[in-house]
Amino acid sequence: MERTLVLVKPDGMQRGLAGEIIARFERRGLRIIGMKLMRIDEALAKRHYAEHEGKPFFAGLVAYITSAPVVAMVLEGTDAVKSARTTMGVTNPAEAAPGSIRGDFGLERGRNLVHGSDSPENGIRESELFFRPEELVPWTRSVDGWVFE
Ligand code: IDP
Ligand code: MG
Repeated sequence: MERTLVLVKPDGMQRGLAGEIIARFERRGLRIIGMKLMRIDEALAKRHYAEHEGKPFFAGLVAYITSAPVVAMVLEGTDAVKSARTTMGVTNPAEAAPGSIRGDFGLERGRNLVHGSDSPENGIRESELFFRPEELVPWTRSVDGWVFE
C-alpha cells in the first residue's frame, strides 16, 4: 500500500487552514496513519528538500518551512502519492485548478500551503525522515471498512 508524507506548511498553519487542509485528504479517502504538530529544524529541512539544494529559492524555502510549526502526516491508500498531489494542486498556486488546496487558498509559489511526496520512493523516504516506526498506526481492513488494528 502506497504512502506519502504530507505537511501543512507554516502559511497554512498561520492562516488557520490546518483543519480545512487535513479534511480534504480525509474526505478523499486517504487514511491518516501518522500525524503530529512539530517545528522543522534547519537540518531536517535541508535533508527533506535535498533535491533542491543549489537552486535560487533553496535558502528561502528552508527559512519558510522552518518559520512556524507544521502538521506532518503520513497518508496511506491507493496511489496515495498521486492522489494526494491532485488534491493539493500543482506547485504554483496561480496555476492550480480551483477545487484543489493550492487553487482554492493560494497565489504565491513560495507560499503554497502544503507538501506531498512526489514519488512512492520519496513517500517512504520522507515518512521515515519525519516519523519513527512506532509513531505510525496502520489501519486494517474489516467487513465494516477500514478500522484501527
Ligand atoms: P512541490 O512542493 O509541488 O513538490 P517542488 O518543485 O518540489 O514542488 O518545490 C518544493 C517547494 O519549493 C514548493 O512547494 C515551493 O514551496 C518551493 N518552490 C518551488 N519552486 C519555487 C520557486 O521558483 N520560487 C519559490 N519557491 C519555490
Ligand atoms: Mg516536491
